[in-house]
Amino acid sequence: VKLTGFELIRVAMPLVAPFRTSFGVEHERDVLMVRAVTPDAHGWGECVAMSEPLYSSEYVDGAADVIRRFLAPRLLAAGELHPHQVCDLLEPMKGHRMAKAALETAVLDAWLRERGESFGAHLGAVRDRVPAGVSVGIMDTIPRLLDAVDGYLAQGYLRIKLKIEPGWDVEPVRAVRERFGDELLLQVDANAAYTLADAATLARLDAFDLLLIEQPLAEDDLRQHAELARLVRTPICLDESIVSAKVAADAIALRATRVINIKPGRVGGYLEARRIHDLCQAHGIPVWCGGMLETGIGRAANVALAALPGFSLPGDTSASDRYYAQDITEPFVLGPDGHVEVPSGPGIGIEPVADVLRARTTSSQWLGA
Ligand code: OSB
Ligand code: MG
Repeated sequence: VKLTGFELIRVAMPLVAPFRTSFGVEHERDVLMVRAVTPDAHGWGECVAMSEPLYSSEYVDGAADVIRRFLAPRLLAAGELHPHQVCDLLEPMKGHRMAKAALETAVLDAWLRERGESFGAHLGAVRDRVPAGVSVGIMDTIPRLLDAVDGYLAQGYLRIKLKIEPGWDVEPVRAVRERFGDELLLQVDANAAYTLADAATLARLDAFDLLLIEQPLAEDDLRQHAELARLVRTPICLDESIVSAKVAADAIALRATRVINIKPGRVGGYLEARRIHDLCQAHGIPVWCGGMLETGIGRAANVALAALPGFSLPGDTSASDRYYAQDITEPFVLGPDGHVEVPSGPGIGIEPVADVLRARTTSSQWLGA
């Protein structure tokens, strides 16, 4: 594609309910959207960086800054470029994977729209709909948690993920298992809130037949995760730790992870996400698609990725109304069978609704070639 420029758009998206994890409470998503403009098309990328560097070192103002000052100028200087070159062009700049992912996705979307090819087709999707799980935040009381889970199951979600932290782990898991039965697909996510010294507590979760424990220890605790995996029976699944295909290969070789949560933003884009998918398939490691409370823009690309053959577990690919009263695109809806449809139009197959985008935009900036 020939890039005319990028538009950086900041969008304020209030959540339907506060989302509490071990690292903090989110009330409103402050989303950075990237629009890549070419002479014949435009493409969208949603940056998953959050307002504060609590999930990872990235944060939304930092992502906007590095895009504006360092990343976008490199791409705009390249003139004509293929979307698969974006990663190499940005490689000299260290880190900032969420920022890079948003740019790469916008360029890839523009290119695919020009060609009339869908994101799913380009990535190698083999399904036109994907099973949806839901991530349930930490609640004040167990009855409130049971009500929330009950509501999601009534809507048709196929898998429940409970956020946990020290003091909110064994009892909520026990309560959900007792109330909803042994057949419920249930897993937990600690967002790095534990240390190896908590191994005995985490081993108590073995009694509840969980699909996996997601990211119990710190991002850079690969060796410790391998040690923990020897002390608990429940499979360990890494999220924060897996920042690239290279780290995924190391984690698999170390036996630090038996399942991987693939988040394209965290690993620098959908092409790297696909490389991790391919690596995991070669090693017999099941993967699933994580989420970062995306709007319909990021969600469209995520569900396309989740339609690849190695995605054998339901993802955090919930419907729009789990997050937002009004999504920025036409909403993703949960089918009666608990699946979400993969868009089939060119590129990510969906666009922001102009009025909603305008109403939610807090600032925008044009970066021209
Ligand atoms: O760890 O998976 C996570 C949301 C924000 C940041 C990190 C995580 C999450 C979720 C929600 O669990 C996933 C979603 O439904 O988008
Ligand atoms: Mg997680």
